[in-house]
Amino acid sequence: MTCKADDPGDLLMRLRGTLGVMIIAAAIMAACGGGGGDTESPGDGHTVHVQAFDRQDYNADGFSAVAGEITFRFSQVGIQEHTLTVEGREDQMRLVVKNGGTDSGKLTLEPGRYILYCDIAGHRTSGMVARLTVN
Ligand SMILES: [Cu+2]
Repeated sequence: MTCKADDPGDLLMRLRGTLGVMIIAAAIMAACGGGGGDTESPGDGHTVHVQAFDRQDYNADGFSAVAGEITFRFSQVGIQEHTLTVEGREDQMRLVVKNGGTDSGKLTLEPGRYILYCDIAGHRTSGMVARLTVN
């Protein structure tokens, strides 16, 4: 067994190592790309940051906040128009973004479980829906 860099066995080992890294990277990207089961927890609990993607998904499936006045900061990553509203509170807050824009609003919420969604036709069923847990 030689340790020369051009040894075919050594090259095969290095190729395997590279392939392994690529598979791990692909797995990480797949896990992050599907809008998985991740929950976004804002720092102080009074602000909820939501991003909308053109693949008709938000940046997380679940958000959390502290009861009281909650600020929603909504931003768009892409060009499609998307909205953010809270089920049952549609008349109190409906944020709209498009072309990389941002929008923000405030809602006062009691502790409980709420549903955030995009009310543009078909978007909610495509995946633009997320839980909001208020503690
Ligand atoms: Cu949408």
